Amino acid sequence: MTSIAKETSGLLAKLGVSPGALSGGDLGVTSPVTGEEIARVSQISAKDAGKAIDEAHAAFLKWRLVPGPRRGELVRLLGEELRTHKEELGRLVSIEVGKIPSEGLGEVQEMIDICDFAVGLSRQLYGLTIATERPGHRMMETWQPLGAVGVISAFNFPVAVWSWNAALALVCGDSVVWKPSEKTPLTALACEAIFARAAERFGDDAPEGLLKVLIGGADVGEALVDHAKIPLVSATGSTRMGRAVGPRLAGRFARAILELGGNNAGIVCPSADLDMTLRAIAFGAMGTAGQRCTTMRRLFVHESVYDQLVPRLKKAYESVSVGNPLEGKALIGPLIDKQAFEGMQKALDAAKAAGGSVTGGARVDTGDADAWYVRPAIVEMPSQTGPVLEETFAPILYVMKYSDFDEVLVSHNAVGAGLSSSIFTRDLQEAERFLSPEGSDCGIANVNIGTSGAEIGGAFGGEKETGGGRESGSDAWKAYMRRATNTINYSKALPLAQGVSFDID
Ligand code: UN1
Repeated sequence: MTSIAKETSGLLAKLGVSPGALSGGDLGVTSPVTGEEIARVSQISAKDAGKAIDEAHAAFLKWRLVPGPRRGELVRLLGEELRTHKEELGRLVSIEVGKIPSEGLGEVQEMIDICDFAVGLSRQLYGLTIATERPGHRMMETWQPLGAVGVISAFNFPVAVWSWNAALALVCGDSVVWKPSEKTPLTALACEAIFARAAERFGDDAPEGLLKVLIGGADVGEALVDHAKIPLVSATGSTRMGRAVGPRLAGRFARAILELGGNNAGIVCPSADLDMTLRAIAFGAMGTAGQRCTTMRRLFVHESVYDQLVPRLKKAYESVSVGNPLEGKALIGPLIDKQAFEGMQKALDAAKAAGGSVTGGARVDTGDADAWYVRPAIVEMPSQTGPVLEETFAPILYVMKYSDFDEVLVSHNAVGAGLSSSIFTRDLQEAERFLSPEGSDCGIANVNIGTSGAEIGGAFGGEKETGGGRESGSDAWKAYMRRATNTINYSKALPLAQGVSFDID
């Protein structure tokens, strides 16, 4: 057993995953840190996935009757368990997806934050009381639990995405069926064990089957998407995946929350605070090796500050440390796999062919043939063409010069996948126009802060091609419930429409 494999099984044992679950299975799990296999887990068949979903539905039938604040208590305990195991789970995230330690821990912190948010929410699942036109009546809205909710998550936020959905779904009275990425089953098994501990402490009114984790491939994802007892699927991943999932759900009138690609941009205006802007861009574009849906991928810089900003940015790109996130102080860890590396090289070649000038982008050799580290790339482009219009899930920042504010707003919005956006300016009119109806068309529009690092308190997401998926904060909880309007007649009359009367004597 290699040292990473040994550390992994030690961490998983501490988190409560039985060692038997980690070997002998049909799915090999590798760590992108070195490319070595660290476990072999078993996948569920599509047929057994169907059975697990039936069990989750049975759990929902009981869970929906538990009062909201009591359901919140389970999520409070989940948050407590996450606090206790933050170090171990954060480290496991670093091992399984190659995040640097602060990002691995940061991800677990976002899980804790959403638990806190959901606990408060469990006492605030408010409906309106509505003025009725009928005398002696009362009309109100009641939010009811929805069912067993499907969650499909991507490799890049292997644990947080589940928690943003699950914490809300659970307080809303739903059970959860989770299909994690095939690349990250270990962190999912860890979350399952952490949840089981919270449920055990909670007591008997947490029914069996409240959380089902389905380790499996596309067939299992399809079983989840097609199952008649799943009224909502919240799926995070590529736009390609979203295009497959969305219509299938629509075909049976199930709800979808889709958090997909993000070809996110920043605009640097003449009055921008350049030191701050530089830091924000570096974090947004290079953080998590460019593998966030909120990663900054395009940058429009006003011609008056271009020569002050871009050379400094290039320097930052050239000096940033790339390397093993489990040892040392690297700021950028590996890409998830070879395919990601090849996708990046393809995009860089296409950018060069379109007249781009590339700094960085080469592979960094760490001595492990199957580990894919790269220097982040910054590409000065003459215009927004070719690969700039597409999201490549790697650290590439395309930089373009602009001169006119109206024109840059149009260019900013001219791509498909738009999730997050930023403007850097001290000019009030520019900032407000960016946030106005004619400004950024993304679900996240920021001023003087980068595109990534969204807090859970706001509704996360809003990828524009999907009409704006929503999970986590604000009123995102409403997607996990169904609304009923209730009218109660406390009069002795039954006012019908004018002129209508039924002779019943
Ligand atoms: C994602 O990449 O799927 O805003 C989510 C951020 C994180 C979430 C990213 N809080 O960067």
